[in-house]
Amino acid sequence: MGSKTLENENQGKQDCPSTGSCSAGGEPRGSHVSRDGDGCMGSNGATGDDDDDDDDDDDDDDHHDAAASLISTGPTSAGTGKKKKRKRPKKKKTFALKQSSPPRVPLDDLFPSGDYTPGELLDYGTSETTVRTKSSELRYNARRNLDDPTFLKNYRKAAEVHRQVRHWVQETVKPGQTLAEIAVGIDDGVRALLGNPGLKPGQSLQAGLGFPTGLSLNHCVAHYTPNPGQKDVVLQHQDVMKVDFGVQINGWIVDSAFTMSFDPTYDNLLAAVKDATNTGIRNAGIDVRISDVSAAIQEAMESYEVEIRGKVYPVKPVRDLCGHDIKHYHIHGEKTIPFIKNSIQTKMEEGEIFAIETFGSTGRGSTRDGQGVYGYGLSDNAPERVNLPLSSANRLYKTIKENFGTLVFCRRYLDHLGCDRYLAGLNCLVSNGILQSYEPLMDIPGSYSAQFEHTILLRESQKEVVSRGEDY
Ligand SMILES: [Co+2]
Repeated sequence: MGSKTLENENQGKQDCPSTGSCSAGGEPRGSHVSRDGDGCMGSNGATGDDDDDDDDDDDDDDHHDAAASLISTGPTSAGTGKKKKRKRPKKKKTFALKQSSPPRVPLDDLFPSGDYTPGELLDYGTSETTVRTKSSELRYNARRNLDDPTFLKNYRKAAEVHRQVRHWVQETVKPGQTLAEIAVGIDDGVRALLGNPGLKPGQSLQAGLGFPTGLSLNHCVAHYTPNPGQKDVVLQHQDVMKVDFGVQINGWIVDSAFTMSFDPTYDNLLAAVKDATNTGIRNAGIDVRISDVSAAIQEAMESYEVEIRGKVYPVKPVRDLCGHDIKHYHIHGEKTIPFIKNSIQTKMEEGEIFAIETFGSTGRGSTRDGQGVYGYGLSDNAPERVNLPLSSANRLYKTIKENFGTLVFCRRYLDHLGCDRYLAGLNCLVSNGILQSYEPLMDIPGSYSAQFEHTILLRESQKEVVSRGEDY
């Protein structure tokens, strides 16, 4: 989820993405999210340094058949001891239950041992580790959190949920589908893999969606989610779609996003933004100045241009959106990482968690609020309970506190809880400044934008790109 800079908060409205005038011509091909593996979603996760890929029996062709993909090949020789040893004994792997499509197998069943694959582990550059400005006590406290085994296990589990659900999106989402069905598919997938339907009071605070699942098309740069009862938006062949969703366990959020398109026209736009995000990740580190990360991001992004229907466009970093740190139950902490040069001397610190994301656009490279609402979140000074003249608002507030706390949520999530006729209550809470509403963020009509995002943990000895996969 993107973070807004403070300036440009209140600007004029522009149009939201509509069903559009585009025709769905041509053969839908796979998304252009580049994949360099077979997208195996077996027990080994999507990345890492595991050395037993050789026993991977993933064919990829049964992924689309929910019935066929739940194949358990049973325990290997590690289990009972009755089986004859093979010539080459398998290590580690004790099961081969596969994820279904749509994804519905809880990760607790796929990973009974709870050993989730670490994300990409990157060493800090020497220049970054020479001076540690934090006091040793603060460093110790930060380290305790990020190197706590339960904390790490849960963060990696949330990341694995993200990888498996997005794999399903990349494999199955095609033009002609509505954004509502895609969003519900992602939401339901996340809940199923976490093994938590999030229906009982307080359940979705334990584990669930990190923020409203974003499906932003074309000149809608960020923060669009389909609301219940709204006119269907149908994905078109020439659409560029940013898929941005979060998975949280115990309030620790994996915030990761990618862009998909079905038309190779936009490949360079996607490549520019992917490169910019990876450049940000490479440059991030303990005691690194945010201004240095921003400058590197801008340089990478601006080295690309994209030709769309005969016209060449520079890829512009979107200047009013930022990467951000992540705090407990707070998707946006206090630090922001712009995508253009700045003089922010603030440093990244040991023990911090960052969502490194970038947005690039062929338009103006800045956004205005669009029509409609993306989501809602408690204002900073929100009270414990409210006593407004509208009793439905008071009830709704209790539901929000109980189920979302300080997490950003959307109307779809209220529907999921079985709430109805909540709009008056929502509007009342917003107009009283208790809830904040977030609008879709639009560049100029006719422009295209892309986003890539990863969550990184600045651990003591290494940075862990926890959401890294074979796809991006
Ligand atoms: Co984000």
